[in-house]
Amino acid sequence: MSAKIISGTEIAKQIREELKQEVQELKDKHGLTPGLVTILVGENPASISYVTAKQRTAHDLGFHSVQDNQPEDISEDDLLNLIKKYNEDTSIHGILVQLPLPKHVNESKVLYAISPEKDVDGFHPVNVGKMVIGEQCFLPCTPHGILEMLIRSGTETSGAEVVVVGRSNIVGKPIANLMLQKREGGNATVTICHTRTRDMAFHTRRADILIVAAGRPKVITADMVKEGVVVIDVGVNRIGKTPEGKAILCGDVDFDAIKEKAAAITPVPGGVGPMTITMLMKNTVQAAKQSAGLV
Ligand code: L34
Repeated sequence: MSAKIISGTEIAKQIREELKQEVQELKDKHGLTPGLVTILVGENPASISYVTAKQRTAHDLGFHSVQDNQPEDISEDDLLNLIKKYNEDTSIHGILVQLPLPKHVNESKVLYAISPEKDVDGFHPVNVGKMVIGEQCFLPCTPHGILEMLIRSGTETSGAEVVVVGRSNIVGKPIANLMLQKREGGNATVTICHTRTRDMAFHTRRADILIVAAGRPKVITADMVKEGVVVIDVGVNRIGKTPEGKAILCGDVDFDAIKEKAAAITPVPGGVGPMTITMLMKNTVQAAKQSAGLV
């Protein structure tokens, strides 16, 4: 049996249609245009590609969208001042600083400088803390996108054995946390694996839902999963270039082999990536509504 493909591209398209209508309504009824600034430091090709996609999407949805490119050698102080400027700019409701940042900049300091009300990435400790205790807040975009994919694909999470591979602050930790909460897309029994896990396959074979954010190509092979598993592949690895110079992408799981065993699986590209971008848009609309006292 070949797995059902959970298309992030398709689900993202649906959500964007919903958002587009909402943005039009906010403009017509309230004179409110959601504003998003994406700050890109340096010229990392992957970051350029993601930020460009974010800007294009924001533009398509009718946002006020600002792309702010800064040189690789920008000082930490200058970056902090830039964030301060956008914190005070009332036409901007969401501020995103694309990660990773150059080594000479303290990432935490930069993320903490973003006003929690404009932290549409959900990385500020105020939002992280609220998320952990289950309060209304900006959820980080990738985990938020994964929840939506599970919900909209009709995957039962309540009581499910969920195994997360990876413990990053932007994917592994938050998705594990969200999936154990008493909420739609939650109520799961969650295990988190990482580089020090003794017997990875022992855990992954037990998974009803396997979420892989290891950041390494094809670390999960077919012998590591059980028949009927639902696989969410968060990895976007650049493993080469086509003769035309386009990046060749692959996920963190061996898609071709695992799709013969899984009940459902997300592809790369076209899986979690487009959902990450779409949830950023959803958070920005939310930020705009909150700023205008509409929610
Ligand atoms: N601040 N930094 C901040 N917020 C984020 O949420 C991110 N992330 C991660 C990297 N740094 C960040 C992203 O936006 C990863 N990420 C991201 C976003 C979009 C895509 C992948 C990762 C995406 O759209 N991927 C496409 C392929 C795009 C390509 O051709 O490169 C896909 O279909 O998977």
